[in-house]
Amino acid sequence: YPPNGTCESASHLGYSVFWATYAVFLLSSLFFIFLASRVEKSLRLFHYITTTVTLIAAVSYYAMATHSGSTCIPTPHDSADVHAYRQVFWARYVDWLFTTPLLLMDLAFLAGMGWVDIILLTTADQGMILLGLFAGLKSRRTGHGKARWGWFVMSLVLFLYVVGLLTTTARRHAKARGGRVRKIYDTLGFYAVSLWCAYPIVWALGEGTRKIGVDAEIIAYAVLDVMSKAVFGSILLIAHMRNPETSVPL
Ligand code: RET
Repeated sequence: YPPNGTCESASHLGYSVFWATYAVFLLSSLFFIFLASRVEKSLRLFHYITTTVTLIAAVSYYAMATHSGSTCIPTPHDSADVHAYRQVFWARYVDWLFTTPLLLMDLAFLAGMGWVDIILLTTADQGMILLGLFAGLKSRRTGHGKARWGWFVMSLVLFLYVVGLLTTTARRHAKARGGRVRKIYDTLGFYAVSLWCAYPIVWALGEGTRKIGVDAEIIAYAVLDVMSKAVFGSILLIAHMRNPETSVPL
């Protein structure tokens, strides 16, 4: 492990944000379980998916709050920069590896997409996250330091493919389901895609170029994670409760 003080790490503020976000995900999971208890079992597909997402996020934030799930990666520092390493929270990528396909399944089932397209969508998405993890873990010193941008670009290509499927194929299916489904899909899809676009930007500013500090990165991801999991899930489940025609036969 790097010598004391040489790894640019989260401060007390960052760890408090982890705890607060952990609490938000626990409470939103309880809220979703409550919503599930009010409908019959055959109508709970979106509740199951969405509650799993917030529970996984709670576990990931618990890990990060208790100083697990991170490692220090060498940086290209100079004499003016005491930080020869930067803390990278790989626990996020484990969370995203499981939760982003589930969030996409929420949208795909809502739209009524076919299973082949759903497999393409979720597999491309998991590839995107895995390549992002490789980018984050790549040492920035000694040879091939720039290789992490190769991983970043490959991840970005898969991200564009995912966005492409959501805005063309999935949208066409949602339109075919008609009425309220089309409207709810357009609202939720636009909301999700806008938030997802911010992740590679935060990555580039944080782990990518170190323009923002570790605490700022923690706060940015916490806001994005709450918006794209807890708030997204609440909008979906409440819309679903009010519009029975959005349900999917199990
Ligand atoms: C990375 C870095 C490499 C390039 C790209 C990325 C995209 C990440 C995304 C994450 C979405 C996360 C969500 C979490 C749930 O709350 C891996 C940051 C393209 C889109 C929605």
